Amino acid sequence: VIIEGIHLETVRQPLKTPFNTVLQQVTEREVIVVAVTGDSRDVGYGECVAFETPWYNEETISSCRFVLEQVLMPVLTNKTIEHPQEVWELFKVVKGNRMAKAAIEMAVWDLFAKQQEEPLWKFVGGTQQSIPAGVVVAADPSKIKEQVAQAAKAGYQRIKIKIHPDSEPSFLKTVVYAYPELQFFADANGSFSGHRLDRLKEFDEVGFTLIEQPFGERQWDLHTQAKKQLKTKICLDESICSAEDVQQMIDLEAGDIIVLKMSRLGGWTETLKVIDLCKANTIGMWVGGMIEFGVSKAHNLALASLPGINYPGDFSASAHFWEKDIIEPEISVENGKIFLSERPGIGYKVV
Ligand code: OSB
Ligand code: MG
Repeated sequence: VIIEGIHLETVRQPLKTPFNTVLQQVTEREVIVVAVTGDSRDVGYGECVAFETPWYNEETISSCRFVLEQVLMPVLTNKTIEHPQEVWELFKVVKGNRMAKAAIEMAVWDLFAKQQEEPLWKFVGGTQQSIPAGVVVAADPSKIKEQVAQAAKAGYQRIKIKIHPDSEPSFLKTVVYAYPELQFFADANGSFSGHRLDRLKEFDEVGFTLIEQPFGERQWDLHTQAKKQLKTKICLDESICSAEDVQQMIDLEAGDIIVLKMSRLGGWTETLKVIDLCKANTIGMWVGGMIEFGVSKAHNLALASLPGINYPGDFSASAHFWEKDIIEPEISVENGKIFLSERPGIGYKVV
């Protein structure tokens, strides 16, 4: 395939309700949709999900726009490639900037799947056509009960609650114990850094399936101690930016589970490598969200269909965050699941 055209389009929408983390309140979301064309009529789509400011990682939507336009698009335009994995090789001349790289690389995978007339989830080796839905509750403590009740009613099988050192473990325990049939995850986004492990241990009795990223992204030693001293599984998100980081986590026994995010890892190729590494070392895996639109979500759903993804991910319906998503049909949750289509590529029309 000759990569003939790469086009960027900015999408900006308010969230239906503000998303609160310890680091940032997100009320509006801007992403870049990448469209790649080859020597056929097919168009492959990717989505760049960096945030406006570097609160989640060091990339921003502006830094990504710059790197995409000035650096990565020129590297790829007019190149002939036999397989989407070659994009990662071509991009090796550029350091870091994994979210920018991922946005184009994902579009190329979609393009190749479309040219093979195969759904992306099958093209990458996926086997599960029905993906368990999960939602994130990122609200003030006063609204947690209400939002959990809504999520349970909507059929979500897994609920992730944002926590920080000032969260109240005894209160959270009453929430978790009210829904014995549901799985609850906790995500600290690194907020226990600077606090003693003792504070984290107080969350060990809440009944969470796992605690995500309690300490800072480079605080390997604290995560090693947490894994040793807590019975709740330790899961890493921000710490994991590459296969080397996964190897580091394994070597240091710093976690049991990782959150896969193709954007943070630089796209499909590196993510597939990470999955092999996790499988070989019995590390648990699930697919995380980035408050993204349907293009990114569609790629993530294909990712979640792969064998070995053994925990439910951040998969909420389009209508959870958005008045109107950028794909048709929109993503919907039925009986707690999202069903993947047989249409080629990401399987949704971009509107
Ligand atoms: O830490 O998992 C995170 C959203 C934006 C940035 C970081 C994170 C999140 C989420 C996922 O918690 C929300 C979603 O898209 O469902
Ligand atoms: Mg997280």
